[in-house]
Amino acid sequence: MSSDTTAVADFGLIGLAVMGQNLILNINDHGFKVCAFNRTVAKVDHFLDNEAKDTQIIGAHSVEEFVAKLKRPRKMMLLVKAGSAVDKFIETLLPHLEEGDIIIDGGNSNYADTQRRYEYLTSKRILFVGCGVSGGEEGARYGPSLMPGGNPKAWPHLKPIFQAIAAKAPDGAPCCDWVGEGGAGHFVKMVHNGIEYGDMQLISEVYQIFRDGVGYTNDEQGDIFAEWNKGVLDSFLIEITTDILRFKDTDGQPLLEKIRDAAGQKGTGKWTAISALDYGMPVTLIGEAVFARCLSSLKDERVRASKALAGPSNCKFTGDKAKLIKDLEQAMYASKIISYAQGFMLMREASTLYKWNLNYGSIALMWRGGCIIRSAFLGDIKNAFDADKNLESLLFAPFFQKATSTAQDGWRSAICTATMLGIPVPALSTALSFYDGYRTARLPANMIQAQRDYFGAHTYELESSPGNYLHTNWTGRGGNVHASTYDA
Ligand code: NBP
Repeated sequence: MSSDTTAVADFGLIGLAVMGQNLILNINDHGFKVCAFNRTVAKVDHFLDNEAKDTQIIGAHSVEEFVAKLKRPRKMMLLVKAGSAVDKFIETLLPHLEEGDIIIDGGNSNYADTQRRYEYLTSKRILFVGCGVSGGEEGARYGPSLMPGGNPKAWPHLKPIFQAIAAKAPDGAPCCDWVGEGGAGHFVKMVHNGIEYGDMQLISEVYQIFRDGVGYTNDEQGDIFAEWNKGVLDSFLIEITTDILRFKDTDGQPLLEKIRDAAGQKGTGKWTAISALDYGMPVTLIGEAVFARCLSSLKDERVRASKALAGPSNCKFTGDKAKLIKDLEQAMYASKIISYAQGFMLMREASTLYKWNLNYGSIALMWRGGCIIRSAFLGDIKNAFDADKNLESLLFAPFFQKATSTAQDGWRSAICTATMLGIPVPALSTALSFYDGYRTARLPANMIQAQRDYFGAHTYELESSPGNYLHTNWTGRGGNVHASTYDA
C-alpha cells in the first residue's frame, strides 16, 4: 500500500463493510483518488490487499492520517452503521478538521438525526451532508441513486464526484442532484423507502387475486407481469416480480410458493408512516403497506382465524379474465399515482416546516435509476414538476388527472371483485378511498366536529364564518363553557 502522507486523495470514505467497499471501488473507477479508513483498522489493509489491489485507492491507519491525506476542502463520507457510530466518528474527526471541510453521512440515518447533526456541525463551521444512498451493494458498486441534502455550500465540491458515480436514467441523466437543506436528503430517502413498501404491497395484492381468486399458475402470472412491464407499469419491481414468479426450485416447483408469508421490515416504512402522522399528512397507502406487513407476521394467529372466521361463499372468480387483467393493471397504476402523490405531499409539508427548499423534479429524476422504485412513470412525475414547479399535488397535473380518470372504472371494478372474493386489498382500496376523499368538496367531518363539540365542548366553525369557533349546548344540560380549541 501507499505510504504517502501528503494530501493527495480527492475523497475519503470511512466504513469498509459492503456498502463502503463497493462505493470506494465505484469512485475509483471514475478517476478519483480515494482514501479508506475503518474502525477495525485491520480491514483497511485487507481491503487494499484484496478488493482494492491494483487500484489507486489508498488507506489510513488512524483518523489523523486519514484527514491528512485528504485534499482541501476535505470531503469524507461515513458509511457506518446508522446511529451512535455516526456521532462517534463525527466527534473523532472534528478536532482534525478545518472550516469548510465536508462530512457526508451516507448511511441509513433517521432524518431527525441528520437535521440535528447539520445544526451542530454548522455551528462548528463544518459543511454536513446527509446523503440517501439507494440500490444496495450492486448500486454502490455500479451506480446508486444518491440523494444528498444538508449544507448547500458543500454541493459544488461534491457534484462532480457524486454525479459521476451515480446511476444514469435511461436518457443519461445522473440519478443524483441536490435535494435540499438540513435533513432533506435522508427524509427523501425515507419517503423513497416508504414508497417502495407501497409498490411492493400493491404488487402482492394483485398476485393474491391472480393466485387465489383466478387460480392462475405462477407461469401464467409471470406472463401477465412481463406484458405489464411493457406498459405504464414498466418498473424494476414489476420486472423482478416476473422473474420471481417464474423461478423454479430444484424440484421444478415455484420457489415463491414455499416461502413463508410473514414479511419482515427494517423500519424505514414505519418511519415514513410515523412522520406522516406527526405532520398530519394522509399518507395512507404507505401506512397500509406497513400494517399489511404487521398483519402478515401474525402468521400463527391468522392460521387459527382462517379456521374460525367465515369468508364469502364464493371465493373463485368466474368472470371475464381478460377484463380483470386490464382492470388490475389500471388499479395498480392509479394506486401508484396516489401513493406517489401522498409521498410528495409529505415531502412538501416537511420541506415547509424545516425550510428545506426541496427540489421535487430532481427527486423524481433521482429515483429514475439505481434504486428499487425506478420506473418509467417517474419520468412523468418529473415532467409534471417541470411544467409547474409549485404543483400543489401530482393529482392536479393534467397528465395524472387524465390517467386517474381513465383508470377509475377498472380500479373500482377490480376492488369490488377482490372484496366480493374475500381477498384483502388494503393498499389498492385505501388509494381509491383517498382519491374519492380528496376529490370530495364536502366530507362528513362536520359530523365529527358536532360530536366533538357535543361530548367535549371542543367547538366548531360554521361554513359561513371559518376561523370563528363556536360552542353549542347540545343537550340543554351543562354550561356554555367550552374547551380550548386546538388541532391534534
Ligand atoms: P453496516 O451497517 O453493517 O456497518 C458496518 C460498518 O459500521 C463497519 O465499518 C463497522 O466497523 C462500522 N461500525 C459499527 Br457496525 N459500529 C461502529 C461503531 N460503534 N463505531 C464506529 N464504526 C462502527 O454496513 P453496510 O451494510 O455497508 O451499511 C453501511 C450504511 O449504509 C448503513 O447505515 C446502512 O444502513 C446503509 N445502507 C446499506 C445498504 C445495504 O444494502 N447494505 C443500502 C443502503 C444504505 P467495523 O468493521 O470496525 O465493525
